[in-house]
Amino acid sequence: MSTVRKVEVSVYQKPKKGNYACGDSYFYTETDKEFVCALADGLGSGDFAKESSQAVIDIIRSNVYTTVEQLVRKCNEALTGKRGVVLGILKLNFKAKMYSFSSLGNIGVMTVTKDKKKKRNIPNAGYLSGYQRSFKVTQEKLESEMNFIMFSDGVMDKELSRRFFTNKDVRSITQMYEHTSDEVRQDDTTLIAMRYED
Ligand SMILES: [Mn+2]
Repeated sequence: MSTVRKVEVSVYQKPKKGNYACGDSYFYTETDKEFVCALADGLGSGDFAKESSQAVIDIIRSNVYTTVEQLVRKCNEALTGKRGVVLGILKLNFKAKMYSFSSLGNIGVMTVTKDKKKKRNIPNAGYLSGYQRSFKVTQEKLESEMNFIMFSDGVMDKELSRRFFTNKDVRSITQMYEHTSDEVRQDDTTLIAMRYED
């Protein structure tokens, strides 16, 4: 059985200046029914930051069929005794034609619709660190030919106003981002460009 992908993905990632390892971790996968993408940024930098962001990503990887809300809860539980993380999770449900996401702390989600309208979403304040906290999950209608941009806080506001985020080719989005943004990063930087076409 051959599978035709509905979502194209391209990722730009670069560590903070002077660091070899990036504290941001991400994961994405597509099944018959849905697409999942997650991006986590461990607080602070170095190995402990990476340990936390990777722990969260591992949970999402092994629970891809779980709802966004349950995923955030599971991730939060796994962080007891570890460094906190900021986290964004996006799910596209192909059958229901809906997408849902939640972001805690400085993980941004920007959507671009077919008519090239860009919308930046405001994340929930704070971060995950094992303590119970409230957060909202946004759910909206999934339209064909939509772009989703998910990014960590190494991406600067001024870098998000560019027109190329409306491009149909996700590889060109990350390439143009790389060419037009500062080469020296003040923080770990991850920008994930996704395009859904039905
Ligand atoms: Mn960061």
